[in-house]
Amino acid sequence: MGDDPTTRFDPRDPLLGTYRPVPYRPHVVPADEAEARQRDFLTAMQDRRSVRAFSTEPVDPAVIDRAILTAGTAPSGAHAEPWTFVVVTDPDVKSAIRAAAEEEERRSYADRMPDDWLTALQRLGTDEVKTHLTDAPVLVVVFAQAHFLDPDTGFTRKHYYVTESVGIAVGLLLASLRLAGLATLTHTPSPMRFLSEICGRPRNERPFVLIPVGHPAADATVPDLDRKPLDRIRVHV
Ligand code: IYR
Repeated sequence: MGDDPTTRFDPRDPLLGTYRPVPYRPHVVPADEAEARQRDFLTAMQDRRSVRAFSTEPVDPAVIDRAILTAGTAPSGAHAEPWTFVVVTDPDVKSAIRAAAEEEERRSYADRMPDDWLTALQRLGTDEVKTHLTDAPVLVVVFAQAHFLDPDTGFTRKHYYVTESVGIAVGLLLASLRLAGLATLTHTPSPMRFLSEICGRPRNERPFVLIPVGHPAADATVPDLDRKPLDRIRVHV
């Protein structure tokens, strides 16, 4: 360390490297296909709803893996890719997650959530019973890496824009799963530290969101909600 710039950088740092530009050659979208592709994607996304009633029908593990690969294409601060996706299918682990989540949620609904929060949730029909955590065939538990930690050397370095990066990745994950015809729920039991222990994650990772994935139950219902129209979410300057 000190004034010599060659010693300012730690060789153990995974983000250490020099700028090495390579040509950018994405697939070209013909202009006459662009609109149809966008409309198809919009239609698929308009069908995405937060689902709380799942069928126990299994899902193809390859579908989950492709969705995670897609999530991993998200932009991230300093390209640190600060995410881990834990795929839970073991019924005992799902039961443990459900028991711990319901324990926290029972206390939240009874004592911890202020009235204005409970008011905001009324039209969603939620409560502390979380059957989706054992019915859904897969739970994807997303962890955000607040910093890099090398378990062998103990070397750590900060990650940047972690919440933004992981949030974008989760959006891509949900979109990919919906394109595959699956339903999801972005569930954030609060507090959700218990997920670190159950999933055996290291201390540089914090639970970000718990996502049951599967087919909706045949009799699944969703709240009757609208989405804001374009002229309420877009402003021209
Ligand atoms: N975590 C609780 C409460 C909850 C909070 C929000 I913000 C929601 O959009 C939905 C539910 C639960 O999962 O029931």
